[in-house]
Amino acid sequence: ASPVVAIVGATGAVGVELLGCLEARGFPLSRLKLLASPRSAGKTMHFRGKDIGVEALDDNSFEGVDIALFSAGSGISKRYAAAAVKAGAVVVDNSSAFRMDPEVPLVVPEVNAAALAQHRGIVANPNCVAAIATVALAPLHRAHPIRRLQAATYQAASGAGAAAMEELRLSTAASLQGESFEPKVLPHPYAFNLFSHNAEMDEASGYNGEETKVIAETRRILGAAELPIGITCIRVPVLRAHAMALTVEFDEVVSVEEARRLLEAAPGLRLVDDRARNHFPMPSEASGQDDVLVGRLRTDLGDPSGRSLAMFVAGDQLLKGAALNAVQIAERLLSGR
Ligand code: A2P
Ligand code: 11C
Repeated sequence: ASPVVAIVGATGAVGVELLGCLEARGFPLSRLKLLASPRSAGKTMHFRGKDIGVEALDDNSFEGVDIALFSAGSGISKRYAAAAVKAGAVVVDNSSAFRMDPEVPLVVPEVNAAALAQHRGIVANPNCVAAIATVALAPLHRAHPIRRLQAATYQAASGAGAAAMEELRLSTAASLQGESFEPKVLPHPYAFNLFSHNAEMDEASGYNGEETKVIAETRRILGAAELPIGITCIRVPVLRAHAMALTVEFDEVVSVEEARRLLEAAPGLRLVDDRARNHFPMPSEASGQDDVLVGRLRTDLGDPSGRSLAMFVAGDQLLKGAALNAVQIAERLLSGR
């Protein structure tokens, strides 16, 4: 029989996309259960031509559930994942709660689907930057081991949730009207501005929590535990797709032509690399797309040895960076691949 699926955090920015992905991909489910905070209890959401009521999450929510897709933050995952597993569900968790737990696989299906076989009831869905970056890095890394990575990100409002997306809209409208706007969700004015990522800063190292997560998770997904990674994460006034500049150093010279061939042939990627038209990956073109866009490929002039390539990547934070990857994991769990 088809599984019963629950979405925890169904009303959130990622939750809405989870419903959308399940519907768009024709996910074989017999029943969909929508869970959120008590504030949303009684709301309805549309799925496959029907309205489904949202229920308040509690310890008994997982009775009869086979697959639970969690996207309501780490606190909720830590508090409720065990209850879901105890009830017999497999949890696909979009939060950072279990990503570095050695007993929990951290999976991007195009990159390390084999790790799924090790799960004991919970599978972790990576941080959006790590998921999007590794889709682009893995085909290169498989052919030529990466020895160092430098990254700068341009992250959309969606990564901070539905309320942050609304804050971007409202603050932009206020700014255009010449009105003042007091940010409530994000720490700084967002309209016509950008700022260092809002995750908690570690004063000793100078790295914020987003940067630390991306470093650790990228290493884990690529199976490159010692890979040196430098990164700067920036929040930009874009609604829902993250972009990133990646500079990748290899052990040997890798030509742009070979990298292009490898990336073109890889699943989940689309090469957008038209120098003549100055057309490269953009958040506006990545938004709403399953594929991660990669391009702006060139030999990095900052490495005199010629062993480094620079590229630019854009991917929908809510899709490959979150909901789509989670649903792809659930599909693999069902098919046993
Ligand atoms: P709600 O809409 O009822 O607050 P986002 O990442 O867009 O901010 O969304 C967060 C998601 O997590 C929402 O679906 C939100 O539900 C849900 N959520 C927040 N707190 C709880 C809670 N205590 N129990 C269950 N779901 C929660
Ligand atoms: C952002 N990547 O754009 C974050 C949001 O590790 O799941 C998600 C944080 C995470 O702000």
